[in-house]
Amino acid sequence: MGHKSLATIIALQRKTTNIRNLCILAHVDHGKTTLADSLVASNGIISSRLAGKLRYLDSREDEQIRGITMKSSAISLHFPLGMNEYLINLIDSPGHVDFSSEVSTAVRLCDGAIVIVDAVEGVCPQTQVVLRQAWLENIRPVLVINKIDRLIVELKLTPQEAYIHLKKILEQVNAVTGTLFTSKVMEERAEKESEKQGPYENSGGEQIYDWSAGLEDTDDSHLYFSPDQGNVVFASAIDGWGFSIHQFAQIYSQKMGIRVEVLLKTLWGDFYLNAKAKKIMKGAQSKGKKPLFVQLVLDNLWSLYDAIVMKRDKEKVEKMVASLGVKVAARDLRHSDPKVLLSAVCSQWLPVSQAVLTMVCEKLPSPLDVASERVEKLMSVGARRFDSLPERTQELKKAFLECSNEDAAPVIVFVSKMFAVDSKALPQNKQRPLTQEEIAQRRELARQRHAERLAANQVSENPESAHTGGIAETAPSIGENSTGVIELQTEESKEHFVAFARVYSGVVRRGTKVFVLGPKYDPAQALKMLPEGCSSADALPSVPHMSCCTLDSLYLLMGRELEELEEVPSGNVLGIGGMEEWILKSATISTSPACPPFTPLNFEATPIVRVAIEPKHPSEMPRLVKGMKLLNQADPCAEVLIQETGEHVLVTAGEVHLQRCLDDLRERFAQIEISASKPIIPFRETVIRRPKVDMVNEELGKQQKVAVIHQSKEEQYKYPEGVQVDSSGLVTLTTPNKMATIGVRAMPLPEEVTQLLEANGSLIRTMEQFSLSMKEGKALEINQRTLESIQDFKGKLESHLQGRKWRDAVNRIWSFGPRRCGPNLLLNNLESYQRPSVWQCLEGERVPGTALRDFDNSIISGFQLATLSGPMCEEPLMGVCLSVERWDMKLPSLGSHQDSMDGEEKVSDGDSKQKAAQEPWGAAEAYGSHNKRWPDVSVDCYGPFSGQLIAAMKEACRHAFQHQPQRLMAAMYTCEIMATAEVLGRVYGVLSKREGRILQEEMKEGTDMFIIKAVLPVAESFGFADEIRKRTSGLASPQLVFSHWEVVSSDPFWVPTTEEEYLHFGEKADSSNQALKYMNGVRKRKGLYVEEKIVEHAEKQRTLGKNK
Ligand SMILES: Nc1nc2c(ncn2[C@@H]2O[C@H](COP(=O)(O)OP(=O)(O)OP(=O)(O)O)[C@@H](O)[C@H]2O)c(=O)[nH]1
Ligand SMILES: [Mg+2]
Repeated sequence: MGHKSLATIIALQRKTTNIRNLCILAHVDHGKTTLADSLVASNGIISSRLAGKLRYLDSREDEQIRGITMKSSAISLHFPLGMNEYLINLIDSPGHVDFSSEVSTAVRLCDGAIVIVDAVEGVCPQTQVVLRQAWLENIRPVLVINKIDRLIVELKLTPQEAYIHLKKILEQVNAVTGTLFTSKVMEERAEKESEKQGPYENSGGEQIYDWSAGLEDTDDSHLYFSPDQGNVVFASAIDGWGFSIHQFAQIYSQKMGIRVEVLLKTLWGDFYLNAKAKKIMKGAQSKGKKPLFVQLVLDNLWSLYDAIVMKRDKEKVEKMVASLGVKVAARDLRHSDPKVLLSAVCSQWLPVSQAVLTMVCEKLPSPLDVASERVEKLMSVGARRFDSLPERTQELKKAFLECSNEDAAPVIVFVSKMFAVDSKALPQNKQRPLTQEEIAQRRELARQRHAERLAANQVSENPESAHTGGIAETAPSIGENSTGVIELQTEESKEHFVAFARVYSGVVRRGTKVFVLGPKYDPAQALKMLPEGCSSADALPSVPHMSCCTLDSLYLLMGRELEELEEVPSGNVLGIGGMEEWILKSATISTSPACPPFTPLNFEATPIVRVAIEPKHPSEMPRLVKGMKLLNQADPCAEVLIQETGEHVLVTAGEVHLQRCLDDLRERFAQIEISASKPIIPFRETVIRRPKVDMVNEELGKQQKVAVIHQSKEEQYKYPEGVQVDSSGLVTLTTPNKMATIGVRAMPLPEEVTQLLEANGSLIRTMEQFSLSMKEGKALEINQRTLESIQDFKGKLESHLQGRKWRDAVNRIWSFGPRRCGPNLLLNNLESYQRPSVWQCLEGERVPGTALRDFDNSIISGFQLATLSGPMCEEPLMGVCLSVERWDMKLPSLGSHQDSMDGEEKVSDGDSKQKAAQEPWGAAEAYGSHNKRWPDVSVDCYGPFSGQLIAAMKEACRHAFQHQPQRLMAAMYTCEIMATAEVLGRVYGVLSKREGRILQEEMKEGTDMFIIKAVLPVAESFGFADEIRKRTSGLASPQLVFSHWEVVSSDPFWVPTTEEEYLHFGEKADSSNQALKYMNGVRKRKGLYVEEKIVEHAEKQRTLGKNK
């Protein structure tokens, strides 16, 4: 980068009004990086001839080879527009679903976004996702409809058809924004309403809603994309052209003498030119006229392509070139590839960078325009209310809004990710060309050394020595170089991390001391602990989740390169070096301890693909561990963990992401050979209602049972000692010391309930936090919106849990599990035990008289353990309700330690002891008794009592589960595949081979493509994308997105019992049982007992126990 442009950029960084921070968002392959190339070329960083071919911002080797972007990267560009100079901080993001976390990290640092849509493919799944992400972060988008050349060259549409096609695409995009907008208006209106009325007054009474209210008086015109609003550019990034209708309005207003404003309003839409009257009229469609856009814009483009690419008509081309007034080099005119000529002409006539950057500067906000709503959202973590934050924290909102460069302004920086760079790429290690003086100096030094050496060697007089002068002169410098190289190499092995960040307030300077605030930092707590007016330079007591450090190096991010900076003013994107010790993935940096941590990033992708990793040579384990740590830091979405089995596990978002992580580990972070296991597929375990038909669809109960060869499953299943099961499925179990007896029943939850529980994990967590804080005697302040959501969630649960079986179930919920927020319920169906409800936060005040019974927590823990790993293959449960129907305790010889919450002093009251000893501890008077404690016999020979109770509860849950018909649930992907009619059959072939199910198939309008929507088990998905690509010669490439969990219909424990089943499946029933296959796969991997039939002799079978 030249010194001049660096100086320009540094100067521009201070002009906050002229800064635009933006990212490029789109579905995969819609042309983000190609467009970025054109923008980069406009600054002379790469040659414009290479723009579109180089994909400059895809700096990784694998990005270039695969042709997809995997990491978002930033570059700063300057752009003169009229009298102003703008600074554009541009971030290119990946479009592949596997890397959507990189999009989240990019979007957070921006104020605006360029959303690209492929003119042929239109709105695709990722387009919707990125629009939603932009929406969630409150950043403003502008639209580029790219690859218009494909409409001309590939689809061969006429200009009129293309116009209609483009109109449809705009409608599609606007439909997506429309939905986002409407939901927000509704939300805001509801909020206003409830503020007026108080939170719950309207929940009971009837209320008539006027749904249209609010929508009508909210002006939403600026939200929609429309060429006449100036927020749409039509482009072909690869051919280097692009325009908004402003450009054409300018051109034609001169040519035709029509005012620009008139043209701006009419160039897009149902208007036509009445040549006789020399007027622009409305109603092109009804009168069968050519719309203005077709006549003045598309026709010209089409004829240019026709002359240059299709017909290669030299004369016509020359005429056109002359009339457009562009200059084309003779060699371009002669070039054998017509595309060269095309881009030479187009990039002068309608340069895409000009069109896009003008739109960006005019339509996207500067950092000063940040909305106060966005600031509040950034500052209030999770369910907390902005106005419940400490006063000093709330004051910081002003700093955000002012985005000031004053010295007095507090520094606030957000780091959205850490990325690893090669130490060679760091500016301080870059090899600079030597100046003349330095060369002369070195030469002089070398000469002196040589002379000294000669003097030392003078003993042996060599007549030729005079000639060697030239060589000898260079010799020492080679030596010098080689030591330099060695130094570099040792330096190279160290990875450097650079924090990808943005300054929201104040000026960041090198050497500033700052606070680094982790995501869990609580300013309220810190402000209490820290002395008033302290700064990061003072010696301070340690505060949780806060550390102090000095900012070492600041960088300007220039794509592949970094430039060192002394200071970065507010509103800019920057890189910060040397933060790896303080920041894992993201953090907030500030000079004020009152600064809250920013809300966590919205990650759309769920990490689902796990593999276990091992070094090829066991001795290299430490390097692997270190490498995985680095990888964890460098990737926003990858997770690394050590399983209980000691395996090192890597969790990634998908297959492509996995591949990239493994490559990174091998080549960069660990630099050793590693082997990865097959992907570990997650499953869930559940119970279902008793099926009414058997495996051959015969109604159960009506058939004649064959002579019992196989006993039915229930009979086979032997319950261990101490477990009793009654005919209704209630499992009772007594602790080893015979002091407590628990009765549990398992039931399947309705599907809607499971989905609700799953979708509302974060609400449940908030409720859990609230209950915890209540136990500690504090009340957490929850914001109004969250409270409403909880109320709504409760209402929905109630409406789905209807019927006798579920009477009052919602109020009887004891806990959620596993991890206290999962999709399983623990119900308190004990007549005599009233405990504080999990819905406490909705009750306003704590209802008196309900306290927790001792060991309440042990029951919950047992439930958590049982739901965390089920009996089928130790995978988590899902959609199971465990209802506790009996809990008797006998008093004597029990331990009082551990988890009872009301831990007051124990009273060894002989009287009560005696009384309690006579009756089982089930009477109501014993509940919540603060003064009746267990006598202090803490541990009996079976271990602590709480532990026994936890184990008993866990076992009871497991047996109750096993008493019901058990099923596995498989994780499912949805995929959208776009394919032409010829390859459709093959796509179906691959899908059905992999147990996929087609949901929908439709033709994409205006093209010959079909869009197929299908679901596919994750377990069958590995290599799916590759296989589809191969079978369709690269024409179809699916993207897999995790969608939901689905019950595998077959029973893994099934054995044929009826005559028909024998006839159908044979006595051995060895035709494949998908569920059994999955279950045994997991059991084998976990080293659990697997019962397998192994063919020993051709006609005889034996059952062998195998422990593989
Ligand atoms: N015909 C045509 N092809 C284009 C155009 N722009 C980009 N392409 C091609 O589309 C492909 C994808 O381009 P990229 O720029 O890598 O797409 P991307 O959006 O950055 O892709 P990801 O980063 O992987 O999401 C490349 O082969 C480009 O040559 C265009 O305007 N017209
Ligand atoms: Mg890209």
